[in-house]
Amino acid sequence: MEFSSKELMDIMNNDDPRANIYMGAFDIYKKLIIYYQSAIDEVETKLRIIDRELTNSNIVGRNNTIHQIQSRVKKIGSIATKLDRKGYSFSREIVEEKLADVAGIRVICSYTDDIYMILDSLSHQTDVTILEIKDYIKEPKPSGYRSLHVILEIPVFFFQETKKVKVEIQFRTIAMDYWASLEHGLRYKDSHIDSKLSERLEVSAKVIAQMEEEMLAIRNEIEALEE
Ligand code: 0O2
Repeated sequence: MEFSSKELMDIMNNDDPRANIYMGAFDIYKKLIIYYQSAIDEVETKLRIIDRELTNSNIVGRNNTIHQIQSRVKKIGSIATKLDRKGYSFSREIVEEKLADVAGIRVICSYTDDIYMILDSLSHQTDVTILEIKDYIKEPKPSGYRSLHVILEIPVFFFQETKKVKVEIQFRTIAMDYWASLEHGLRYKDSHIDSKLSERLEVSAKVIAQMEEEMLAIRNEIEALEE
């Protein structure tokens, strides 16, 4: 990122109160990154363990149950924007209490039933508390968006403290991710797409969902033949 050296020099050298605000906010963010990145590491490990076991189960179509895992800690600017939108100020406590998607993991699976199977397994782990589930697979958004959003909380054991940390997991299939990634680039949160184009995006989502159902049906028939 590039910013004006002149402005930075003025802020830092002239007792500008913004200097303290910036430094204070970054100190808070540095601490938050440690919490949230550690929680991501914990949950990713859980997911990889489940995937490893399924991969070794010799069931047709299960050797690529989790196709890909992506993760990120929300950037400080996005945190500030979201808090501002909700009318909150920025502090460590407020971020922890009011935002559930600072730690975000996207799990891309092969088939829809893989998603519910993994969620079921996670929800039976004694240290995992499921706080919220938004099922945009059963009820897609008006845009056509399909995914399963889960907010969970896990304890993370640090050097001197144990903290319960929230993590948002977005579960999608490869097909759902294909649509969402392209649509995000084309339109998401951007209003200048007209209703005809929106309709075509929605129809595309439905076509992709049908194709996905057919692939699942084929896999189930192959599985039945193997038994
Ligand atoms: P990011 O993290 O950069 O992806 P809020 O979270 O408060 O903004 P809400 O309703 O609580 O809103 O959350 P929602 O809609 O359940 O989930 C928001 C996230 O889902 C978005 O994150 C997207 O990743 C994804 N999403 C939701 N709707 C759509 C959609 O129509 N198209 C696409 N492509 N993705 C969608 P953000 O906000 O983009 O931030």
